[in-house]
Amino acid sequence: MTHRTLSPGRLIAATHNKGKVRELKDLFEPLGLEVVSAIDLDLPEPEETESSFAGNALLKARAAAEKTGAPALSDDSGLSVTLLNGAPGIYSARWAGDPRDFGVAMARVEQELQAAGNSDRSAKFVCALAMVWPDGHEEVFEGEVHGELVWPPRGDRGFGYDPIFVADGETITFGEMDPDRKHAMSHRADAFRKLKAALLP
Ligand code: ITT
Repeated sequence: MTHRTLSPGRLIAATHNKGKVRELKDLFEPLGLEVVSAIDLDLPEPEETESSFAGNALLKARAAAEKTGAPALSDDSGLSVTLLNGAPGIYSARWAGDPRDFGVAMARVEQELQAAGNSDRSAKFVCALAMVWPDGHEEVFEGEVHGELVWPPRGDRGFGYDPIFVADGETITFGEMDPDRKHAMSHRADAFRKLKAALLP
């Protein structure tokens, strides 16, 4: 596949998740991109009808690129728990209910782990970053970080499932970790490294 160079300028972050917007700004603004979010632009939130992280990421970026006429970046991500056969996976946000409550979602993960025998607490975060240009060119990059789940939740930094996730080799949760440190090892950072290698000159 021929990659396309990402030029400095406006980049739409096709997400309504404030935690992701913050992290995507931290990653992309140092590249000279002006990150404007779907929240700032009040863009509609497309329904996530695909069955993979990459599929849902592409669907969100396509919708934003079409609406704005600017290059759009989206992130579809989630927590995949080994003993739960990959759940909540692409349903990670949906496990938090409406309105979202990640206290509820984390408690459900713990409850299901216990119900499954609690014999394996390993999990991974997965992230698919999709870049879609207004002329229809599109690329997607996937990243992962492996770790263990802890209970009870610890830390109020980060977002989502961060307070129950300890990356391999670490002792503190992503919820307790300095954001710069999380950005050096997260699933989003892993996908971002691949994107950067492919799309930057
Ligand atoms: P958009 O679709 O608008 O981007 P969303 O929150 O609905 O926002 P997803 O469908 O990709 O996004 O859901 C992913 C969920 O997985 C997200 O809500 C988080 O709770 C969780 N998640 C993803 N990355 C995470 C991270 O770095 N730390 C903790 N939880 C994370």
